[in-house]
Amino acid sequence: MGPNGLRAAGLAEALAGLGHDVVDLGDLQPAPERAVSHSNPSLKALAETVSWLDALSEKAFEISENGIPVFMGGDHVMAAASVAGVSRRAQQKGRPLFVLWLDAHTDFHTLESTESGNLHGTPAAYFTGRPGFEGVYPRLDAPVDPANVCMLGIRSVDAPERVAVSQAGVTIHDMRAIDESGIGALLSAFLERVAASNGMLHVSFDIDFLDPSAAPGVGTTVPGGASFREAHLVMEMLHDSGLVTSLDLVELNPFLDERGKSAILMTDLTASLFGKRVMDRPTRSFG
Ligand code: 4U7
Ligand code: MN
Ligand code: MN
Ligand code: MN
Repeated sequence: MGPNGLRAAGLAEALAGLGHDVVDLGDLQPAPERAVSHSNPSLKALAETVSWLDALSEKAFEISENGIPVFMGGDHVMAAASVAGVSRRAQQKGRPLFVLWLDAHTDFHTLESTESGNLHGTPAAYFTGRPGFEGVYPRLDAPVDPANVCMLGIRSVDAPERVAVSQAGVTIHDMRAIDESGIGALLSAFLERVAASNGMLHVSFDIDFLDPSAAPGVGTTVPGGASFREAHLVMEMLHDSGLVTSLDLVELNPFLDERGKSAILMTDLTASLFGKRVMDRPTRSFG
C-alpha cells in the first residue's frame, strides 16, 4: 500500500509541478520463485521476498541508465535490490556509489544474525557485501564500499549489528551525534566526500527516520527521531548538492497513518529533494 499512499498524496504531480518529467512505471511484478532455503528458521517470507528482489535488481539497473529513479515501497528489504541495481550501473559508468541511509535502524543483519526474521533488517548488510546471502539474495555484481555509506538518524541497533556495522567502517550518525553537531554539518561533510570522488549518490529514506509524532504511518516506530525541520533541511541540502542519482521511499504504511499525514509529509520532503524551496538563496556547491 505504500506506493499507492504516495501516489494518492500526489507525488508525481508535485515533482511535475517543479518542472520534472515524471514517468510512473507502475507496480513491479515479482520474478518466478526460486527454490531458496536457509538454516535460520525465523526468516519470514524468504522465497517470496527473493522473487521481488530478483525482479527489482534487474529493473533498477535498467532504469538507472537515465534520469533519477525513485523506488517506492514497501518493505525496506527492497533496498537490497534497488542499491544492487544502481551500484551495478555506477560500476558500469566507472563511478563510485555512495549511499545515504536515513533510518532509525542500521538494517545490518545477515540472514544468520536476524532474530526477528524480518528481512527489512538486512538490506545494508547485503549490499555492502557481508557474506551469507550467496545463493539466496540476487547475485551482487558491485558491492558498495561500506566506507561510502553514511547512516543518519540511527537510534535502534541490535547487538550483532552494532559490532558488524562498526567493523565494516560505515559512518554512523546516531541521534546523539545529530544533537551534538547539528544534522546540517554532518550531512555537509558526507556530501563533500561524494563530490570529491565524483560519486553517484543513492538516498534510502526509511520513513521511521522521522520522529513518530511527525510520521506515525510506520510499523516500527522508534521515539526520538528526526524532526520535521531536520528532515526538510536534509532534503533541501540534497537538492542544492545536485549529487543525488537515485532514491528509495520506504516503510510508509498508510494503514497505520493518521489521515494521510505521513504520506503527505514524505511527498513534501521528496518535493524538497527535487527542488521545492521556501525562498531562493545562493546555492552552495560541494567539491
Ligand atoms: B527497518 C530490528 F529487532 N532490528 O531486525 C529487526 F529492532 O527497515 C528492526 O529499518 C528492523 O524498518 C527494522 O527486526 C527494519 C528490530
Ligand atoms: Mn530501514
Ligand atoms: Mn527503520
Ligand atoms: Mn521496517
